Amino acid sequence: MIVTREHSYPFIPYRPERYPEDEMLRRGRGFYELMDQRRSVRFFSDDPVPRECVELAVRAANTAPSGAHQQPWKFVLIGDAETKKRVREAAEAEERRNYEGGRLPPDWREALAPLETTSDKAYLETVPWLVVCFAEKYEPRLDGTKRKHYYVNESVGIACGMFIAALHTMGLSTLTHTPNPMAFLTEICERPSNERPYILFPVGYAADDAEVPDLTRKPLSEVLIEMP
Ligand code: IYR
Repeated sequence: MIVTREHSYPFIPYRPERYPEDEMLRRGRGFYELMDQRRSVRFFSDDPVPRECVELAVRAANTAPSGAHQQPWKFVLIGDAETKKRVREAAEAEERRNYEGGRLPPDWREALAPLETTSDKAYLETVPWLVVCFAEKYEPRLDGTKRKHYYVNESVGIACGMFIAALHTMGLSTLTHTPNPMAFLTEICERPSNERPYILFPVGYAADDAEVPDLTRKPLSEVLIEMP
């Protein structure tokens, strides 16, 4: 059944915890340091991960703010080996058109070169879970009309960020993978036409011998601009 939520909300008190300044800084620093250790991973272990961990990450994602509180996201969980194989084969076919078929424009190819990515996406089969996030462009009403969603990209992007942070908190790794075009995910995940594939997340433990590029992050002075 399709449920539409077009009503007004009662307002209730909200009193988030206020901490002394040293405690605020301690907590902020702790969170930053944790997030600073996160890396996108392309080499995964096939060790099983409890389904509940992934469920918790989706619960965290589902707390994200969204335009008009429309929560325009869906997270499809794939744990079945056969389905993972189908996803891998379809993703690699698209990526071969990108890399070997010359579909990636030269400047994009150049930007990716230092990461040494290729069309080989073996990790899509190695991981215990694939999570495909879909963005709901609109919600179909029972009368056949469409209830438009607002700020879909912003909302789903924030939810995915929270999903990634939640996985990292649990010691799990992922990759923000977008094997464009991603229409094959609509088909494999059997999603309706009001949903668009947004990000394909392989989820698991990093492999014991995983390597990541030795990147540095932009210094604060480059990303934080203070108005006089
Ligand atoms: N989707 C392609 C290309 C790619 C794009 C970005 I942005 C990356 O950070 C890495 C790869 C692929 O996954 O190979």
